[in-house]
Amino acid sequence: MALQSILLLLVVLVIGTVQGYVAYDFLPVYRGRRYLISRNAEPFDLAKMNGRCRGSGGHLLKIDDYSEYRNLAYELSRMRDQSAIYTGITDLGIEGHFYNYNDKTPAGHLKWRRRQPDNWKGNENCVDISVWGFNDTNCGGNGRYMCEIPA
Ligand SMILES: [Ca+2]
Ligand SMILES: [Ca+2]
Repeated sequence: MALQSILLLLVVLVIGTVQGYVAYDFLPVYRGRRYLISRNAEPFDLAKMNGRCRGSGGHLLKIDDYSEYRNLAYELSRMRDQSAIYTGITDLGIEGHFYNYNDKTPAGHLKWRRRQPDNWKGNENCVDISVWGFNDTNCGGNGRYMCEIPA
């Protein structure tokens, strides 16, 4: 292989590695789970982001019960950026039947924001979380996402 080809390959590898790097903020461990929030907003994709979480040994956020939600709402209230964060909850398939994308189990307790879910414009099949609760939102928006990983 010519030297130039090798250098080009190296440049491609380095750029690929840098672009593939995702910075996360870590929330305190709660009931044996660690929660990671991607630091930068980017186009959301359920399969892609869940794949990233799986690469870290977990999955996109699932909510088992009200106390898990309460803990997250408290932690989110302490963060500077309070914009909503994508979860792994979706109703793709049957409208209004919310489940966890990773394992297809029914979504646990969902503390919806006022007047949500509204399936706005018939096109809101993903769910985000913020200090105000859950909201169904477009699956292809720009945003951060949260992974849940055994601690
Ligand atoms: Ca929907
Ligand atoms: Ca909505």
